[in-house]
Amino acid sequence: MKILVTGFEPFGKDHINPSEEILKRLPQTIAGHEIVKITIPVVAYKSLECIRQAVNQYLPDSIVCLGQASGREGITVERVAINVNDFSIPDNAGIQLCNTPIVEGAPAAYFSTLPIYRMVEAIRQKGIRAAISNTAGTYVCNHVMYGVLHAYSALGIRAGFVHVPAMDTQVDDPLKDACMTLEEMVNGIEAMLVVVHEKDIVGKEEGRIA
Ligand code: PCA
Repeated sequence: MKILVTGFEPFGKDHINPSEEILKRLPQTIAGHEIVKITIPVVAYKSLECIRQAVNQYLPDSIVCLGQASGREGITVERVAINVNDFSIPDNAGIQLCNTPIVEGAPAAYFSTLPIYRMVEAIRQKGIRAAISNTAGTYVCNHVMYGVLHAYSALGIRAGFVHVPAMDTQVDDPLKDACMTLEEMVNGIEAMLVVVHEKDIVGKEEGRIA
Protein backbone atom coordinates (compact mmCIF):
# COMPACT_ATOMS: atom_id res chain seq x y z
CA MET A 1 0.00 0.00 0.00
CA LYS A 2 1.04 3.59 -0.56
CA ILE A 3 0.44 6.03 2.32
CA LEU A 4 0.58 9.81 1.81
CA VAL A 5 1.68 11.37 5.10
CA THR A 6 1.37 15.13 5.47
CA GLY A 7 2.88 17.51 8.05
CA PHE A 8 2.51 21.26 8.56
CA GLU A 9 4.87 24.20 8.46
CA PRO A 10 5.27 26.12 11.75
CA PHE A 11 2.44 28.49 12.67
CA GLY A 12 1.47 31.04 15.30
CA LYS A 13 4.32 31.78 17.70
CA ASP A 14 6.22 28.56 16.97
CA HIS A 15 9.29 28.36 14.75
CA ILE A 16 9.13 24.61 14.38
CA ASN A 17 6.28 22.16 13.88
CA PRO A 18 6.79 18.62 15.24
CA SER A 19 4.59 17.22 12.45
CA GLU A 20 7.11 18.45 9.87
CA GLU A 21 10.05 17.20 11.95
CA ILE A 22 8.43 13.75 12.19
CA LEU A 23 8.13 13.61 8.39
CA LYS A 24 11.86 14.25 7.98
CA ARG A 25 12.61 11.26 10.19
CA LEU A 26 10.10 8.70 8.90
CA PRO A 27 11.57 5.97 6.68
CA GLN A 28 10.56 5.58 3.02
CA THR A 29 9.01 2.19 3.75
CA ILE A 30 7.15 0.96 6.84
CA ALA A 31 6.08 -2.69 7.09
CA GLY A 32 5.97 -2.94 3.30
CA HIS A 33 3.97 0.29 2.88
CA GLU A 34 5.50 2.96 0.69
CA ILE A 35 5.52 6.29 2.55
CA VAL A 36 5.14 9.51 0.55
CA LYS A 37 5.70 12.67 2.61
CA ILE A 38 4.69 16.27 1.96
CA THR A 39 4.77 19.41 4.09
CA ILE A 40 1.76 21.64 3.61
CA PRO A 41 1.18 25.31 4.50
CA VAL A 42 -1.00 26.35 7.46
CA VAL A 43 -3.27 28.17 5.04
CA ALA A 44 -6.96 27.48 4.42
CA TYR A 45 -7.69 25.88 1.00
CA LYS A 46 -4.05 26.20 -0.18
CA SER A 47 -3.24 23.30 2.20
CA LEU A 48 -5.94 21.22 0.52
CA GLU A 49 -4.72 22.19 -2.95
CA CYS A 50 -1.22 20.87 -2.05
CA ILE A 51 -2.76 17.56 -0.97
CA ARG A 52 -4.85 17.41 -4.16
CA GLN A 53 -1.71 17.79 -6.29
CA ALA A 54 0.11 15.09 -4.30
CA VAL A 55 -2.84 12.70 -4.56
CA ASN A 56 -2.97 13.18 -8.34
CA GLN A 57 0.77 12.64 -8.61
CA TYR A 58 1.25 9.68 -6.26
CA LEU A 59 -2.19 7.98 -6.25
CA PRO A 60 -1.99 6.88 -2.59
CA ASP A 61 -4.21 4.23 -0.98
CA SER A 62 -4.50 6.28 2.21
CA ILE A 63 -3.84 9.78 3.52
CA VAL A 64 -2.64 10.36 7.08
CA CYS A 65 -2.37 14.03 8.02
CA LEU A 66 -0.29 15.09 11.03
CA GLY A 67 -0.47 18.36 12.97
CA GLN A 68 0.62 19.92 16.24
CA ALA A 69 -1.77 20.35 19.18
CA SER A 70 0.09 22.12 21.98
CA GLY A 71 -1.28 21.31 25.41
CA ARG A 72 -2.14 17.71 24.60
CA GLU A 73 -0.28 15.06 26.59
CA GLY A 74 -0.06 12.34 23.97
CA ILE A 75 -0.56 11.44 20.34
CA THR A 76 -4.26 11.87 19.58
CA VAL A 77 -5.99 10.14 16.70
CA GLU A 78 -8.92 12.25 15.57
CA ARG A 79 -12.36 10.68 15.19
CA VAL A 80 -14.26 13.43 13.41
CA ALA A 81 -13.92 16.63 11.35
CA ILE A 82 -16.65 19.29 11.23
CA ASN A 83 -17.66 21.60 8.38
CA VAL A 84 -16.59 24.81 10.13
CA ASN A 85 -13.76 27.30 9.81
CA ASP A 86 -13.53 29.26 13.05
CA PHE A 87 -9.90 30.26 13.46
CA SER A 88 -8.68 31.51 16.83
CA ILE A 89 -5.64 33.07 15.12
CA PRO A 90 -5.01 34.04 11.47
CA ASP A 91 -3.58 31.32 9.23
CA ASN A 92 -0.10 31.75 7.72
CA ALA A 93 -1.60 33.84 4.90
CA GLY A 94 -2.95 36.26 7.51
CA ILE A 95 -6.60 35.29 7.01
CA GLN A 96 -8.76 34.53 10.07
CA LEU A 97 -11.92 32.77 8.91
CA CYS A 98 -14.81 33.02 11.35
CA ASN A 99 -17.91 30.81 11.35
CA THR A 100 -17.82 29.84 7.67
CA PRO A 101 -18.37 26.38 6.17
CA ILE A 102 -15.32 24.64 4.71
CA VAL A 103 -17.45 23.30 1.88
CA GLU A 104 -20.75 25.12 1.32
CA GLY A 105 -23.76 22.78 1.43
CA ALA A 106 -21.68 19.70 2.34
CA PRO A 107 -22.39 17.41 5.35
CA ALA A 108 -21.90 18.75 8.90
CA ALA A 109 -19.16 16.24 9.68
CA TYR A 110 -17.15 13.27 8.48
CA PHE A 111 -15.72 10.45 10.56
CA SER A 112 -12.12 9.38 10.00
CA THR A 113 -11.96 6.36 7.70
CA LEU A 114 -8.76 5.12 9.37
CA PRO A 115 -8.83 2.34 12.04
CA ILE A 116 -8.50 4.84 14.89
CA TYR A 117 -8.78 2.38 17.82
CA ARG A 118 -6.27 0.02 16.22
CA MET A 119 -3.91 2.97 15.68
CA VAL A 120 -4.14 4.10 19.31
CA GLU A 121 -3.53 0.52 20.44
CA ALA A 122 -0.44 0.22 18.20
CA ILE A 123 1.07 3.41 19.66
CA ARG A 124 0.33 2.34 23.25
CA GLN A 125 1.94 -1.04 22.63
CA LYS A 126 5.21 0.89 22.20
CA GLY A 127 4.68 2.42 25.66
CA ILE A 128 3.83 5.82 24.17
CA ARG A 129 0.85 7.92 25.34
CA ALA A 130 -2.03 7.95 22.86
CA ALA A 131 -5.80 8.42 22.83
CA ILE A 132 -8.76 8.97 20.55
CA SER A 133 -9.70 12.65 20.27
CA ASN A 134 -13.27 13.71 19.58
CA THR A 135 -12.36 17.16 18.31
CA ALA A 136 -9.77 18.30 15.80
CA GLY A 137 -10.62 21.91 16.68
CA THR A 138 -11.87 24.49 14.18
CA TYR A 139 -8.53 25.70 12.78
CA VAL A 140 -6.49 24.50 9.81
CA CYS A 141 -6.08 20.89 11.03
CA ASN A 142 -9.84 20.33 11.17
CA HIS A 143 -10.07 22.17 7.82
CA VAL A 144 -7.61 19.76 6.22
CA MET A 145 -9.18 16.66 7.77
CA TYR A 146 -12.65 17.70 6.63
CA GLY A 147 -11.50 18.69 3.14
CA VAL A 148 -9.60 15.46 2.60
CA LEU A 149 -12.48 13.26 3.80
CA HIS A 150 -14.93 15.24 1.67
CA ALA A 151 -12.76 14.87 -1.43
CA TYR A 152 -11.52 11.30 -1.12
CA SER A 153 -13.74 9.06 1.04
CA ALA A 154 -16.07 8.26 -1.84
CA LEU A 155 -13.06 7.32 -3.99
CA GLY A 156 -12.06 4.64 -1.49
CA ILE A 157 -8.94 6.43 -0.26
CA ARG A 158 -8.74 6.02 3.52
CA ALA A 159 -8.02 9.25 5.33
CA GLY A 160 -7.76 10.81 8.74
CA PHE A 161 -5.87 13.11 11.04
CA VAL A 162 -3.49 12.66 13.96
CA HIS A 163 -2.40 15.43 16.35
CA VAL A 164 0.94 15.28 18.14
CA PRO A 165 1.87 17.28 21.27
CA ALA A 166 4.45 20.04 21.44
CA MET A 167 8.06 18.84 21.49
CA ASP A 168 10.00 19.06 24.73
CA THR A 169 12.14 21.80 23.15
CA GLN A 170 9.05 23.97 22.50
CA VAL A 171 7.77 24.26 26.08
CA ASP A 172 9.03 26.31 29.04
CA ASP A 173 9.35 23.38 31.44
CA PRO A 174 9.44 19.91 29.85
CA LEU A 175 8.95 18.30 33.28
CA LYS A 176 5.68 20.17 33.94
CA ASP A 177 4.27 21.16 30.54
CA ALA A 178 2.55 18.71 28.18
CA CYS A 179 5.14 17.57 25.65
CA MET A 180 6.96 14.62 24.11
CA THR A 181 10.38 14.04 22.65
CA LEU A 182 10.60 13.95 18.87
CA GLU A 183 12.03 10.43 19.09
CA GLU A 184 8.95 9.20 20.99
CA MET A 185 6.64 10.83 18.46
CA VAL A 186 8.48 9.29 15.51
CA ASN A 187 8.35 5.84 17.14
CA GLY A 188 4.65 6.23 17.87
CA ILE A 189 3.75 7.45 14.38
CA GLU A 190 5.82 4.71 12.78
CA ALA A 191 4.02 2.02 14.85
CA MET A 192 0.70 3.61 13.96
CA LEU A 193 1.41 3.62 10.21
CA VAL A 194 2.04 -0.14 10.30
CA VAL A 195 -1.67 -0.74 11.07
CA VAL A 196 -3.33 1.94 8.91
CA HIS A 197 -4.67 -0.68 6.50
CA GLU A 198 -5.81 -3.13 9.19
CA LYS A 199 -9.41 -3.53 10.39
CA ASP A 200 -10.49 -1.44 13.35
CA ILE A 201 -11.38 -2.79 16.79
CA VAL A 202 -15.19 -2.69 17.09
CA GLY A 203 -17.91 -3.93 19.38
CA LYS A 204 -16.06 -5.59 22.20
CA GLU A 205 -15.68 -4.32 25.71
CA GLU A 206 -11.93 -4.82 25.97
CA GLY A 207 -11.53 -2.86 22.74
CA ARG A 208 -12.67 0.32 24.45
CA ILE A 209 -9.34 2.02 24.87
CA ALA A 210 -10.15 5.70 24.44
N1 PCA B 1 -1.79 22.53 14.05
C1 PCA B 1 -2.88 23.45 13.77
C2 PCA B 1 -2.74 23.79 12.32
C3 PCA B 1 -1.37 23.36 11.93
C4 PCA B 1 -0.89 22.51 13.03
O1 PCA B 1 0.16 21.86 13.04
C5 PCA B 1 -4.24 22.90 14.17
O2 PCA B 1 -4.31 22.09 15.12
O3 PCA B 1 -5.25 23.29 13.59
